[in-house]
Amino acid sequence: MFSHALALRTNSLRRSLLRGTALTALALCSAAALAADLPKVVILATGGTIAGAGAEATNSATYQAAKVPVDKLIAGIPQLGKVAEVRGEQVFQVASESLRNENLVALAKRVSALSKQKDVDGIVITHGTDTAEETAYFLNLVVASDKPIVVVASMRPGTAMSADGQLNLLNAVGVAGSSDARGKGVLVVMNDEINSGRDVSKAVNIRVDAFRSPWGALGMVVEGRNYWFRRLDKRHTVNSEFNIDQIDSLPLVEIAYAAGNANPTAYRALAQSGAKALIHAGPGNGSVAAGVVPTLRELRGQGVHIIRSSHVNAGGFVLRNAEQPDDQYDWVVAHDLNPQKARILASVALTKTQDSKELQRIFMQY
Ligand code: DAS
Repeated sequence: MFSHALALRTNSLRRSLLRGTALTALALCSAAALAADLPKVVILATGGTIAGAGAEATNSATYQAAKVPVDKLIAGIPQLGKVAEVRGEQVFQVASESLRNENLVALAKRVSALSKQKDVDGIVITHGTDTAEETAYFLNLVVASDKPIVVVASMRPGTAMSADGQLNLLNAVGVAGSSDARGKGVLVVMNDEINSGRDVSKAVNIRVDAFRSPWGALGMVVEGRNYWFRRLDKRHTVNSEFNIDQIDSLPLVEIAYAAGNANPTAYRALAQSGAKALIHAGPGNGSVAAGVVPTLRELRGQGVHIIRSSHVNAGGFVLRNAEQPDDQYDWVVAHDLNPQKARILASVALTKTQDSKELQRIFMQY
């Protein structure tokens, strides 16, 4: 009798164990299946406010940038696990105003290498806000991939009340893992907006809605869903003639800022420092003061390229031969690119050509 009862109990125990194991296995399989279905996104961290820390929750503008490591950023947003299979790499840990050309080249090479990997569906770069627009534009020019590449930053450190970094990063990972974000060029995701890395710049330095594109955002992210309104018309990524795999360094291009009472001193000094091109950051239509024109013509004669851009706030548009006889002077106009973006494009273009007509074509196409 005992043996029979024992046998029955053993069988039912075995059955429940098997059932339990099966349930656990099922749970694990479904978790694995879920994970298998999630896009694989790599976060490359470079520093900035999104990795910043302040003393008090009320310190939204007084804090130290580039303090929090990428693994802590990821651990601080458990919701990421529902959006993508995420892993992080700490590429740099700096405030972005301190990034150098060699950092841009190294970052772009890492992005390019990751974009070729089958187990990477999208890439997010966490970055400082000061030069995010430059890095995003650079990647847009030289990374030949149609996979989503998203630059994300924040205006407030994670320690501040109403910090914006966590939602910005969650949205950025969501966009980077979205098939509908493919082929749209490098994107900047902040404050629920999706902007083109080409167009966007930091327009206000003390508000969360800091980033603006003069021609409008490409789309929005609302509760994890992307809503697209337009596409970038300019050449980028897979349609670019530039490729970071063939670039190891960038020629020196400098910016001279001009307002009233402009003098030629800075232009001459920058040329003497070895600049291959000078970005004239002028008022209005990239206007050049009469007293500065002779120096720019002299420097052009010495082989330095002169590129007229505009530092007007909401979006410049420099028209060739309107403000200055660019054809006669053999100067280039930056079209609608602000001075800091003109510097990026000129640096990339000069890796391929020294011809001013080719430079002008490139400024009109990118
Ligand atoms: N200094 C700024 C930077 O690292 C901080 C920030 O806004 O991200 O770009």
